Amino acid sequence: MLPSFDAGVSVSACLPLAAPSGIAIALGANLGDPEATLVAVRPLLEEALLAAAVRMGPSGFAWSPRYRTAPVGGPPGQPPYLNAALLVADPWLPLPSPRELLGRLLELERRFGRVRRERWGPRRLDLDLLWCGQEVLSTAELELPHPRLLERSFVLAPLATIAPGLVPPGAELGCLPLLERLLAHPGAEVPQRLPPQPGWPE
Ligand code: PH2
Ligand code: MG
Ligand code: MG
Repeated sequence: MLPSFDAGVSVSACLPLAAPSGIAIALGANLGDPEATLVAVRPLLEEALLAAAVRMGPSGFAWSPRYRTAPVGGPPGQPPYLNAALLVADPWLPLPSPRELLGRLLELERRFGRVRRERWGPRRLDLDLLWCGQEVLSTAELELPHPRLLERSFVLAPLATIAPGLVPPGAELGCLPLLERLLAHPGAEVPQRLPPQPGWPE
């Protein structure tokens, strides 16, 4: 039996949307108190985007529900992750510089006590810029769109819940069909959606 993921809509019902002009950020944490961290960082991340001159249209910030996910890569024996995503679906142009945004994300990671040790090691807070409009970048500090975005169910599951038909830059399918394709692989683990809580109403 295929693992099932309930995004609340069917793949056939989700029309592909044009390549996004917005901004998407993935959140992850698996050290300390991930629930408290995500609740605490949420308003700060909105502030950081506004400070980076992200101006939004009427739909504003779209927050995903939180997902409990099995760690991918890194040392064995890590605690599970809490993952979520933020989409700024219709920011007004021009978009801010991705490097400025990255600087603000790294600053927030530091404020929450992130210490960088080994690659893909456990962390208190990870904030990844997934895309910033149609920007394509490949530098040591930042690659856009995020190079592993399409391979990771812990990124696609939150996105698929808020924007099932949205086609990420560089992809040919919407977030929900991309996720379903990943979950069809043998042994794939289905991200577990957490119920809403105060501070995280989705
Ligand atoms: N982040 C990683 C590596 N592995 N696994 C899960 N489940 N969630 C993550 O956010 C994650 C990961 C590197 O950033
Ligand atoms: Mg990451
Ligand atoms: Mg990161």
